[in-house]
Amino acid sequence: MIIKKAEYVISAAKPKQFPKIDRPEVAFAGRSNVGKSSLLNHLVQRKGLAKTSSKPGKTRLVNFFDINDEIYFVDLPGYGYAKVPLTVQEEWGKLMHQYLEERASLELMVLLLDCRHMPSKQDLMMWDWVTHFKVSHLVVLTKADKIPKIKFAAARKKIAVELKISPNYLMAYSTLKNQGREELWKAISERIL
Ligand SMILES: Nc1nc2c(ncn2[C@@H]2O[C@H](COP(=O)(O)OP(=O)(O)OP(=O)(O)O)[C@@H](O)[C@H]2O)c(=O)[nH]1
Ligand SMILES: [Mg+2]
Repeated sequence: MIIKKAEYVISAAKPKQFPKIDRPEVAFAGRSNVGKSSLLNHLVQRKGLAKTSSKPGKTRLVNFFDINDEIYFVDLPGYGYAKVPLTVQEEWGKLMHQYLEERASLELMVLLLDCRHMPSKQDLMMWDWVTHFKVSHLVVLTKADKIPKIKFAAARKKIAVELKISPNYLMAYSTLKNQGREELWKAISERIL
């Protein structure tokens, strides 16, 4: 995929602010700090396009990015950040739900899981949602550089069992080691372009 254009469009706090529906959309979801914004930047090779942080809770709104005037990439707020007051978590949750339920142009959901952790309750809820509503999806295990290859393979198997899918379905990604980009682009392109 040649990225001619990757531009920030809007950070929406409510559905009214979502851009008008005129192209397919790929959304990135996962718990806070799993690496959604970093992965989005790495995919389009634009450091700093989506704001990242070592502290969880950086992305709080639904952020739209225009990719080649062809697709929108949507960086969603992370879930499950315990340090955020419940009322604020509920607000993010509401916005996420509004996005997921109302967005007719959502064509692909990329679900990110940290390879070092088993899926959380909220990860499993998101997984149930995409499978139940038959939303086209991909699952990516992030931060693959953080554990040795053998441990990664074992973690991948365990996570696959939990999700009741084949381990082959889980893609490895590391923005640090430049791993997984081509494979993920290929999978995205097959589904939406
Ligand atoms: N080692 C390693 N660190 C990573 C990788 N990807 C992201 N990180 C780090 O993980 C932290 C969180 O990254 P973000 O991309 O901001 O995570 P996020 O999922 O967008 O977080 P929220 O916006 O809070 O939901 C940052 O310190 C990143 O540098 C990776 O592949 N390897
Ligand atoms: Mg983020």
